[in-house]
Amino acid sequence: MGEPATASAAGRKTRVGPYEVGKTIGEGSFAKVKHARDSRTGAVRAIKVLDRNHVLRHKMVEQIKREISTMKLIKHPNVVQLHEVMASRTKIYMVLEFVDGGELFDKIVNSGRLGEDEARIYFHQLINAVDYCHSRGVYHRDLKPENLLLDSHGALKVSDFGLSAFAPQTKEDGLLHTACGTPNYVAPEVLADKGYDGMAADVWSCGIILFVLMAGYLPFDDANLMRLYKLICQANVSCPPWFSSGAKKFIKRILDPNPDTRITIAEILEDEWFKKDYKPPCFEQGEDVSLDDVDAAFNDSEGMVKRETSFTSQCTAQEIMTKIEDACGPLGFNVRKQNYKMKLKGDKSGRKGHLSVATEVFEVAPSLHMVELRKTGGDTLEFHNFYKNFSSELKDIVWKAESDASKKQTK
Ligand code: 3AM
Repeated sequence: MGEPATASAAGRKTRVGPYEVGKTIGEGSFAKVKHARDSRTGAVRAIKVLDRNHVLRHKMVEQIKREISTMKLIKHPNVVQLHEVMASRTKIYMVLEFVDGGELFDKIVNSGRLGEDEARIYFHQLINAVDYCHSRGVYHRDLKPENLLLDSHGALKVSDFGLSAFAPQTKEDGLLHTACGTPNYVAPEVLADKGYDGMAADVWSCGIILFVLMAGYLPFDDANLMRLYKLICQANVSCPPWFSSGAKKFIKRILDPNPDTRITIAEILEDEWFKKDYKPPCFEQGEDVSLDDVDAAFNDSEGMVKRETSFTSQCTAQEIMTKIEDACGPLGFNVRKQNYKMKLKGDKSGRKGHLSVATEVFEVAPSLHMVELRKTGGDTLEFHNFYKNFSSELKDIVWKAESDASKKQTK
C-alpha cells in the first residue's frame, strides 16, 4: 500500500490521495474531522482521520471492516455518506459527505426545545436512517447528539454508523465510561454489559434523543456516574407537562428498560403519535461500489512478518495470566505483571538484543478474552519462534489464534 498523505511544505495544503486537506472542523471522541476538497471534481468533503495502529491492534478488525464495507454500500438521505476509505502506514482516512448545517442540538442550545411537530419530523428521519442501517446489519450503538448533523436544507444526517467499535470505552470501578464522558444516551442493558441486541439499544438512544428535543433537557441526568446508572436502569421517566398524552405513551414504550419488551422499529412505524405526517423515505439504491479501498485499508501491511499477534480464550483473565506466567519460565523469560498487562523479557540476548514482549488481556465478552502479544524489543523472527513455542504451551486455553483470521484478511 502506498502512502497517500504527503506533508505540506510551508503554505501548501496537505494532500491525502486526490484530496486537499484543509482545516480541522472538529475533534470527535476517537478521530479528527478535517475539511477536504477532491481535486478531481472540486467536491467538498469531510475527512475523518483515525489512528490505524489503534484500529488494527485493539479492536475486532473483521467486524469493523464488515461494517465499514456495508456503510460504503449505504446511500440514504439521512445517513452521512462514506465515499472512500484510504490508509497510510499510520492512519485510516474516511472520506465523508460534508454536512454543513451544524449539529441538530445546537438548535436547542440556541433557540430552546422544539415543538412536537418539528421534533417529530427529525425523529422520522432518525428512525428511517436507523431502520435502514439495521436492515443491512449495521448498528450504531453510540447514537448521541453530536452524531446528528443537519444539511443546508435542514435534513437530518446521522454520522458514525458502523464506527462504534472505534470509540474508546474503558471500564473503571466496574463502570463503563463512554467516549463522551457520560452515558446519558446508552441503554441499560449496554451499561450492564451482559451482551445486548444492537437494534433495541439503538431504539433506546433514539428515545432519549426524542425526549431531549421536546423537553430541552435529559430524562436521566446526574453528575454522579453511579447515580446516573441507577436512574437509567430504573428508567423511571417523568415527562414534562407540555408533552401530549400520545407523546408520553410513545416515549414510555421506547424507554422500556427491558430490551425484550421495548417497542421495535416495526411497532414504532405503527404508533399513532409517530405516524402523523410520516412520509416513507424515497431514495435511489446505490450503484456498483468497489470495496477494494476498505480491504486495503484494513489489511496488515506488515504482511508475513508481524510484530504483534493475538488469540482469544474462553478462560478467565486470571487463568490466562497464570498460564502465561507458567509458560514463560521454561522458555527462559522473566515476567513482570501489572493489572492485565505483562512484560516478558528473554534471559538471553538475541540477534537484536533481548527479546521483549508486552501482553495484555482484554475482555471481549463476559466469557471471552483476547490476549494481545506485541514485540517491544528484539528480533521479529525470534518473536515468531518464541510465539510458536509459547502458543504450544498454551494450546489448551487458546480458543482461536489470530493467524486463522489474518489468513482470511490477507488472502
Ligand atoms: O466539533 P463540532 O461539535 O463543532 O459536527 C461534527 C463535530 O463538530 C463535525 O466534526 C466534529 C467532530 O465530530 N463533523 C463530523 N462529521 C462531519 C461531516 N461529515 C462534520 N462536519 C461536517 N461534515
